[in-house]
Amino acid sequence: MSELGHDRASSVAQISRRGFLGATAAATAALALSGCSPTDSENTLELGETGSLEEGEWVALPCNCGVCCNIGYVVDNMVVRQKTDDTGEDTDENPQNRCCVRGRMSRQRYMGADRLKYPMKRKNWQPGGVDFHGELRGRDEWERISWDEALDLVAGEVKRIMDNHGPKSFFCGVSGDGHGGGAAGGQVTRLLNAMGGCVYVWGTQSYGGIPVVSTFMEGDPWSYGMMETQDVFTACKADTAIIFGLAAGSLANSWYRAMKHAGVRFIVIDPWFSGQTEQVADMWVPVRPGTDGALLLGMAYHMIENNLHDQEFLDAYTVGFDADHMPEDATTNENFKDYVLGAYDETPKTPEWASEICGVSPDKIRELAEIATSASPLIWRSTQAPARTENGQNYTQLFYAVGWMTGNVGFEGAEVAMANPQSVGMGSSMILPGSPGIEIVTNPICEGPAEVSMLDKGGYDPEKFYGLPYGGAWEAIVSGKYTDFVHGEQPIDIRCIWKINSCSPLNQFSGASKGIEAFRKVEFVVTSDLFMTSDCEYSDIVLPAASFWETPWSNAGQVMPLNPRALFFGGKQVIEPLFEAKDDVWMEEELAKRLDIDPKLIRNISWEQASYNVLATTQVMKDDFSGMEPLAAITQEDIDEFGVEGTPQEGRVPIKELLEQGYYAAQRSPDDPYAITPKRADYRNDPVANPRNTPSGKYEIYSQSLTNYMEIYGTTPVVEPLPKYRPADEGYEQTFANWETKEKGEYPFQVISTHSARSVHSSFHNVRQLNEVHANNLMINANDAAALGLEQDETVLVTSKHGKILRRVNITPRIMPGVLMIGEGNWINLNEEGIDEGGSANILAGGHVVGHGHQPWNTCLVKVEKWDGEPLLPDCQRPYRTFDFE
Ligand SMILES: Nc1nc2c(c(=O)[nH]1)N[C@H]1C(S)=C(S)[C@@H](COP(=O)(O)OP(=O)(O)OC[C@H]3O[C@@H](n4cnc5c(=O)[nH]c(N)nc54)[C@H](O)[C@@H]3O)O[C@H]1N2
Ligand SMILES: Nc1nc2c(c(=O)[nH]1)N[C@H]1C(S)=C(S)[C@@H](COP(=O)(O)OP(=O)(O)OC[C@H]3O[C@@H](n4cnc5c(=O)[nH]c(N)nc54)[C@H](O)[C@@H]3O)O[C@H]1N2
Ligand SMILES: [Mo]
Repeated sequence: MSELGHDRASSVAQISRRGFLGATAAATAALALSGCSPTDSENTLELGETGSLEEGEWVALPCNCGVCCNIGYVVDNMVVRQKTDDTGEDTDENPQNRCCVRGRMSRQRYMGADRLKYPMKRKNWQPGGVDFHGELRGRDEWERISWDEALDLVAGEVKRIMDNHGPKSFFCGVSGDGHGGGAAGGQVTRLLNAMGGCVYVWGTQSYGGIPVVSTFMEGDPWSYGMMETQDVFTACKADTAIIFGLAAGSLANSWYRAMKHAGVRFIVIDPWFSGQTEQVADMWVPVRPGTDGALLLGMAYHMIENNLHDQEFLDAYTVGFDADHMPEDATTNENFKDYVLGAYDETPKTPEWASEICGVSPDKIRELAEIATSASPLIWRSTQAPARTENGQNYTQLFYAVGWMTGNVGFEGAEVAMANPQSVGMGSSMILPGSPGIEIVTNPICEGPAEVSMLDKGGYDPEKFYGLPYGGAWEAIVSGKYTDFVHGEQPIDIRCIWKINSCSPLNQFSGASKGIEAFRKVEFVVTSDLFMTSDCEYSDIVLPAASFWETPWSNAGQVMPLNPRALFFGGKQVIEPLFEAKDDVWMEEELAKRLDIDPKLIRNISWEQASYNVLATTQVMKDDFSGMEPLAAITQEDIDEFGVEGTPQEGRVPIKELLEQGYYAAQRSPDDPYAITPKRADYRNDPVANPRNTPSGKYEIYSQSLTNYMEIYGTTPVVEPLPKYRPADEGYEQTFANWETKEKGEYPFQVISTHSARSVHSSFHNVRQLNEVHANNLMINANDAAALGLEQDETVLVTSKHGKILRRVNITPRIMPGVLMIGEGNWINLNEEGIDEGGSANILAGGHVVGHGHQPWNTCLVKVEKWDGEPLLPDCQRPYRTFDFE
């Protein structure tokens, strides 16, 4: 029997339906009796049956972010315990690849009693495009239907809508990341593509205003995550790291720990004092959201005034800093130095000027400027969050300009780089993951989906259709119009929203209030998911998806090179699908059969073959660091046993051992011959022989090509060639009715939404243990709370121009005055008054298209009021979304 496939070795326990269903019934009964206290027993199906460590076996669990090691003890088709990397010593050089709190809660998530169990249909929806009662989406009741009924209904609607309205009437708001994990893997609309295509989204979500600005100023769409910019051992050679926005990531932790032990000083510039900041920071500098640009200018002023900046570096490697170094293509004669000094607007960008905007004291701004220009090597880094603001492109311009003024480019321990060290670790060269060999069915009408920026330099083709921008998709669906770059306003007529894949666009795109209108407008919405998420609640047909523990796909689909020295691929299929859950590709195959589409177009090779291909083509660094070699050693007997096609090969580890282990880690030592040459060392060493990919071949502080290119997007205002501070439309300046007298306006608070330790976006939101430990309350500064007369845990109504939410408050000094923080990802839960009791940041955030299509989540203004209605339950006591017919 195949170890890779559904026919797993007999040592893996088979599902015990009876035991399983019994546990569910007990769990449901317990819920009904006790309300909902946050105990494991109510939501974890197998509780009480953890048993001894004799009846089952330890199996490597695929963990979808691919960064750490997750192992489960499987008994009778249940993961009853979890552990993580407990091998070797946990050192700075070779840290154990320990699982984060979310990974460790996977058992509670995947085996929760609130898993979707059966296909369901919304009661008042009827196929045919007439009696669909869209207004009841989010309010209707549900009925259980069979898989045959569900697939017939979906196939019928697809055929009807495709025949009558064509592929441009289907919208698939895939995020492109697939963070939820899952069988859908990289491509998610094979069926629609085989039938003529559908409408995708374009723009950036993770990277905010970074990619296009970076392309033109730096010569690369982004300057890479930390492990790509340099090696952990060279990062430890830095004197100081100045970090704008410190993420709650997990992988970065081991780097930060090594850097702390090496004595690197950390300065964190962030409105919020996060747990991560608490761990690493030597200095915390709170800054108002979206005003980092002003802070940067204040620093630049102090550098110029005191001649602290690296003029030699600027002269040799950049254009646009001063009048003597302007690029040839400049259409204005403005340069950065004179802008800072106030030559063009009679406003010298003094630390005092900056302080009024960004909230950092003038002395602190001067101190930062002095540290940035005296500490060497310096890590000058920003995560994406400060660029996920309305003026995120202006911020990106200023970040590079002032970073380059310090000259920290291209030598060990130095960097001027943007992006989250955790989330961007593109292709570490210790390990090169293999390819599953799955054929993609391209979308014949629409380019994308595009997470980064499909309009990479020169990539824009006016003849092509790119779909709807993330931030403007809902407005386009509601209004029937969208802006198509150089073509201007165009009609669009979406009839079906399609989500048979692992993302949550309604919950996760900005402007969710508009999103609900869009969902309620169309004729048909189909979603597949593991849980009754908000996207499901606003659908007509809901299909229960198998988690990636329940398919052998995990080997093939979840290999992500996010960890620079280890690779995690999961091993064997962990358990059989729970209840009636099916993987997304099976769903599309079954639909294809009903629609006379060749199922081979949906799945060109078996899961087993795809999984085998990944392992067979993965390359790893040789022991002596002299080059790469295949990871898996494969014999003809292995190939015969797995029933796949392949050729025997030599490799480092026998393939069966890899499957048992589920991961492979390379070992490092500070004196090994492998250290990534610092990024841009070639440019530093010989800028003539190794020019940057910009019109001048240098770093462009003044970038005419950036402005020219931005005009294509059709968004306003177009960024200027010179880095300048521009207040955001819903930024700090707009919290005032009168800036001069500092009289506050209707929406006096700024709110940011961060990626919290509690969840991966909306995933894990339903895990009570996580909600209990990291309650996603509204963080409010103690002074602000006192002014509003608020008590700890009190419920407040938060109102923006775009929507209203209820939240309990967490009164804390960890957020700066005037700023509120709420973790992103809460499941929307609108009540009858249209107020979101779920506390979604996207109900507050407006959906509008800015820059190159990024979503300005961290630019949002609100007011806060005491709530005199029913107080909110803590999130960990909220009822599970389960159904009577279960
Ligand atoms: N306010 C605000 N909003 C944000 C952000 C922010 O900073 N602030 N950040 C944004 C960013 S950077 C990103 S990348 C996006 C991410 O947003 P998404 O990529 O949409 O991620 P998730 O919300 O985790 O959605 C994943 C969904 O897939 C489901 N799932 C898991 N496995 C499977 C499977 O096998 N099959 C199926 N069918 N479903 C499965 C999960 O249960 C979950 O509902 O969010 C964005 N939204
Ligand atoms: N636990 C966990 N980790 C994740 C994710 C997750 O959902 N959960 N998502 C992953 C994904 S897809 C992505 S894109 C990345 C996102 O990673 P980041 O882009 O780093 O995003 P955040 O964690 O939202 O924000 C990082 C910090 O920036 C701060 N910040 C917000 N606005 C501003 C501002 O205007 N100026 C300054 N200086 N700071 C600001 C926040 O307070 C926060 O402390 O995280 C990845 N890692
Ligand atoms: Mo992201």
